[in-house]
Amino acid sequence: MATIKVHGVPMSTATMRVLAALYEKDLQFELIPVDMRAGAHKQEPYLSLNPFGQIPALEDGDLSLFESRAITQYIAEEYSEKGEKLLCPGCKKVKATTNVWIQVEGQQFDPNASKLAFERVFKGMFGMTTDPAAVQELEGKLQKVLDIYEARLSKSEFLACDCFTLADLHHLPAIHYLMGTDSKVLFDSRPKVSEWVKKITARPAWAKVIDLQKQ
Ligand code: GSH
Repeated sequence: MATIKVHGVPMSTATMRVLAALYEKDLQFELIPVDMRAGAHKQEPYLSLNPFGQIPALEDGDLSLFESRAITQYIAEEYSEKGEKLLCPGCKKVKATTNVWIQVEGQQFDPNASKLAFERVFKGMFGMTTDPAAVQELEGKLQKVLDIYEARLSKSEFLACDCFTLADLHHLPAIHYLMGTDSKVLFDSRPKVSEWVKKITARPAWAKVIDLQKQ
């Protein structure tokens, strides 16, 4: 079996999403760093992997993919027999519900959570100044999303069903960064959301993603 190659950097939320799926599946892979400071993601040969010039990209044999959520879906399906299931092996209705919550993360949670992480974490790293008005607006929007999560998580242990799935995993990178900021209270103040955050961030595969950031 050819080694899976991930092009990205361990600090990138989208790369972290893919790394989490690979570790959950217990797959061997090679992480190929992309020198973003030098603009390597906006030039060939990287643009042949992702013409949008964003990380990550994945190569598995002669297959080349980009878009982190499409990559995790591929990993979960292609390596269904390995490691954690990541897609609940239930009926079509469970599969459809999993897809609903995968979409919710991408369409409702991430646009607010990622922008908030950018304001609160990444702007500081890049020598930029956090905009308090943007933080307030994004926190307001995120609270409304998390109220819906609180209701959902009182019906099932995880978002899609009682199993940990990609729908949960996709949230990990933004949650990781926000839990190190004052926005943590948005998660902590909702008992079911707080319990869910504790469970998903305590997964051994996620600890490996965080360890990669320390290397
Ligand atoms: N929807 C894409 C995915 O999920 O893979 C987003 C990828 C993305 O935004 N990657 C960021 C990036 O490459 C790093 S986390 N930023 C540089 C840029 O957009 O120029």
